[in-house]
Amino acid sequence: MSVPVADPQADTSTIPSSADAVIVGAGFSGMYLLHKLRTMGLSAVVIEAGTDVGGTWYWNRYPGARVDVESLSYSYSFDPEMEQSFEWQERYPTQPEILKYAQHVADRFDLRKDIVFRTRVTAAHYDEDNRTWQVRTEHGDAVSARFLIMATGCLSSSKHPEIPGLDTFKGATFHTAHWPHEGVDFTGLRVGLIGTGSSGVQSIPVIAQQAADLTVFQRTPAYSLPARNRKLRPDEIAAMKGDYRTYRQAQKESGFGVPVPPPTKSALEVSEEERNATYEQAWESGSLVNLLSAYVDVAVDQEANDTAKRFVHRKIHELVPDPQTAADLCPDYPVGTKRPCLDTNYYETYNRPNVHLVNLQREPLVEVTEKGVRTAAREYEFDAIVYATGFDAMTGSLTNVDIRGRDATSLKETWTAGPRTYLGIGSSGFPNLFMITGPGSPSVLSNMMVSIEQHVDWVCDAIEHLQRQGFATIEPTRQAQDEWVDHVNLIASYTLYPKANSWYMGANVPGKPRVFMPYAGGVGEYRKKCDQIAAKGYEGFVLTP
Ligand code: N01
Repeated sequence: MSVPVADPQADTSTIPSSADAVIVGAGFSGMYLLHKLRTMGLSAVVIEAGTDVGGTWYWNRYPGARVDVESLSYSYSFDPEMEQSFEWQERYPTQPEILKYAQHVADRFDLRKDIVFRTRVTAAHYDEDNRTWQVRTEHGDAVSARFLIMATGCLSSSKHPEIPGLDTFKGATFHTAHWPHEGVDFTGLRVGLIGTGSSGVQSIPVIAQQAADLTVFQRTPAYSLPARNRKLRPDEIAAMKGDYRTYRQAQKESGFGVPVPPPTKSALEVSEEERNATYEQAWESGSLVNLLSAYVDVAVDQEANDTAKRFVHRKIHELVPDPQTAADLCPDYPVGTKRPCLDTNYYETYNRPNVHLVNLQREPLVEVTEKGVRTAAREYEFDAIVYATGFDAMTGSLTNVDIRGRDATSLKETWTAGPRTYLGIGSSGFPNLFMITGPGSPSVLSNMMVSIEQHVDWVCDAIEHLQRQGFATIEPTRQAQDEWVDHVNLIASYTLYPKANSWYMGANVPGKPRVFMPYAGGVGEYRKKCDQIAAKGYEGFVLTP
């Protein structure tokens, strides 16, 4: 597995022995937190494993990596001047363009001087006597802080497949989430790729163009829509920039953090012609939200969802003439219950003579060998293997750190039956610990930039409240947390989400409890709840003097 090389532009700050806040992670959450806490007059240090800012966009450099939310929407709103001056090039920006944006923000606010790079936080223990967090790093450094803020991202703890023999392969191996900074040239190579989530769906068409031969091992097919990516037109940029505040407000009030007209009809009350025309529009629009929000019941009613499923299956059969390959590419779980993908030429790629699909449901994967991959049917020989096998999502990056709260209670042990948080922001027993877009918040079901800004603003307001009112700590009550977890589960139970073996449910990690982790009530509703709680003096939290 290759290791990222150092970025020359990154500073090499040293860790202070104490700060008001320790922020773990220099992605979009950590960067905004640092900026905001500084403007509040607090001292903060960010500790980051990578060699520069960007978080998920620093690590995920695989070919074809793009965001599936439009650039003018997937950007910070807190600085209107920056909003106006940054020039996005494409509708769905590439990883290099998003990383450039993150670096631009770091430069603009001189963030790197308070970020310690190349350093992983290993432990954070709460010292009850001094009411501080004692944070330790892999290099043996220690820093104490009043506040510990985990800005570690929902999809940052990458996952290798549980296949015997992973280390025996003699060729090159790559994981999409740790792609070499210098890129990989697959020209002339026989490549095997395991995994068909978003990372696989985006990288397969690009690798297929380069490799001599590409074999894709698919355990579960994805629902994918064509992105219809293109260069942004000056007129649409001008239109957005001319009225950005209205758009930003609409984002905050929307369901997914991407404003669309709310659906009014059931998929079952309209004619098949009307329904197909609506789905066709969504398919043509290149926007996932348009498909998921086409009718009021697509996400909650099996029969309604089946209409969308049939539509996508038909599209796959139109795009892939070989009937067996097309059938293998058709998912059987409800649309939207695993994270759908946005692609460029994904299905069409299977029409290339150098691309082969192996359906692991018919031909289970047995082991990785010296020469390649063995399934129940045969051995496939490769020069390189790409693992697009995803993440220990939402909880992995939190439980990988040895976090211990009051009475040395371990966060990991407390969460053995599933994450327990209040609002996805705090957890009972862990005073002054905040999570940005943690489990129990809309996070991965939304435009992450909208959810990140909302959490950072809320957390910073809470800290300011403590400062102003002379409180030392804030911590959710057990009762408020239990009620919130019940509420998150209840909302999920109204939807079809629990019907799929998704990473939302922890189903991709053997032994992980099956719990629907994000909050499915929508970002607008969620924001209202958070604001009401704050307005009531942080109801459900204990504030101690
Ligand atoms: O990971 P995934 P990802 N044997 O978990 C398969 C975001 N993202 O990195 O479904 C065989 O979705 C696994 O199979 P199964 C986005 O939120 C966004 O692709 O578990 N196969 C699956 O097919 C996304 O959802 C963007 O049965 C194995 C694949 O590997 C999330 O990140 C781009 C296996 C993993 O898919 C994660 O996406 C990229 C095994 N042992 C990512 N283990 C955009 O913005 C796993 N698999 C566009």
